[in-house]
Amino acid sequence: MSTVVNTVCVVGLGHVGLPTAALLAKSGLRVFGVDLNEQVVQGLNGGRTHIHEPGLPELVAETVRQGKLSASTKVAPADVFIITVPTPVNPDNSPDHGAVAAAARAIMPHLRAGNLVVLESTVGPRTTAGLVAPILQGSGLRAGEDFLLTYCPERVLPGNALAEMAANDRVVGGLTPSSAEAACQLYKRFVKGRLHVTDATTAEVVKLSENTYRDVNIALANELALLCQRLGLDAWEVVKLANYHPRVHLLQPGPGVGGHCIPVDPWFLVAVAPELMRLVPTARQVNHDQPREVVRQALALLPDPRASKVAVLGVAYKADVEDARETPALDVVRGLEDAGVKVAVHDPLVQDFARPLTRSLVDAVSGASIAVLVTDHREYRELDPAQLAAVMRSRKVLDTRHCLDAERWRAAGFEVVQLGVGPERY
Ligand code: SAJ
Repeated sequence: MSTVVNTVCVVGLGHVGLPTAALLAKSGLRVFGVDLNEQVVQGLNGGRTHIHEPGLPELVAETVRQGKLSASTKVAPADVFIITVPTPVNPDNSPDHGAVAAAARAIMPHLRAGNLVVLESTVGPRTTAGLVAPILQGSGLRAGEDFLLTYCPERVLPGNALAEMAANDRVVGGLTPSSAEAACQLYKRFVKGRLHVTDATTAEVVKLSENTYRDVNIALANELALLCQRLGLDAWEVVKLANYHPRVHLLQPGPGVGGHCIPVDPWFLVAVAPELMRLVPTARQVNHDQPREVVRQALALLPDPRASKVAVLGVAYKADVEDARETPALDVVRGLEDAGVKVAVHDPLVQDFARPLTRSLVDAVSGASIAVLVTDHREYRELDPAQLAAVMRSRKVLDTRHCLDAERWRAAGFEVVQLGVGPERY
């Protein structure tokens, strides 16, 4: 099995594929990026990136200028193929592996003996062996023998992708041991973390377990927040103090769980055996319902919702990113609109949202009875409340992230309500 690698084809140039392609190009390989989106391809060939990650624009510009990285809409022959395409869920929460299957079909005609194919997209158990391998074997080559096939999930935290891609340990799940070994040789080119070798299906379930753990943990934090509010306690203090236990790591309450991973990935496990997975859907429901609790608390602060304006501060799914996919902010906005509230929406980073974004923060809060902080962007954490006090109809803020300096806001004349902090008033 030839494991000489000079060229890599990365299929899917999103939040994972593009940093991966750039890091492999930086390691000295010739990398061909593939994406269906012509604009992404043209931008990349011009040395520009559509993904805003620290260090990525510079790395892309440098590797494109060096001729190490280029892009196309079409797959071409290479020594290694990496699949980094989206894997959403269908409306019934079943996994949608359509993009993965399409990528495998696009690779198959170009597959040669000795090639390595790596699937990085988050997928349901047995997708590598049961979906990708058969499609690639349409080439007449045998998976794990004539060509190598490995599942190697990413763990990057959007907003710090390049650093995490190099630093984090990775799980390398080979269809065969030689497949895992070849993938380890590839990732050693830029991964400083340890590479943990296992089989492909174990690696698929590891990835899903990581994100499902996070979702269940957040659901517990969110339930504790509602309980503490009822008890007149501060849930954030409860979490902080509980985490001083050497074996407790409670996550933070919030307005809900967004992003294209945490709300989605748990369903890939549930789909395998819904009758077994009873905790996971319950946790999903708790997190899914959290925006409704935010709306309830906001409405309780409005004497006359139908005659009120509310400013929603932040629609990105988490702090300091420009990504609003699956954001809980949309459910908050919809709930307020359903109650007849006039809603202004502001976010300093997001460009694309399901509602018009008010670009000026002062305009968004002008005449508002409440400001509801949904995303703890740095800009909001550092806000001078006096700037808003001057233009708001009433000075009330609902902080769903416990990220504002309550004393400073109260000194500016604000009534400060924090999600998870009693006394229960609603
Ligand atoms: N959230 C909370 N409370 C918390 C942490 C997060 O409410 O204590 C919310 C966030 O506000 C956000 C959502 O959960 O709406 C998801 O945020 P996240 O910080 O979990 O991050 P993601 O989705 O950007 O990245 C996760 C990470 N997975 C884990 O930490 C186990 C990342 O390492 C994965 O690579 C990524 O999913 C992925 O792509 O799978």
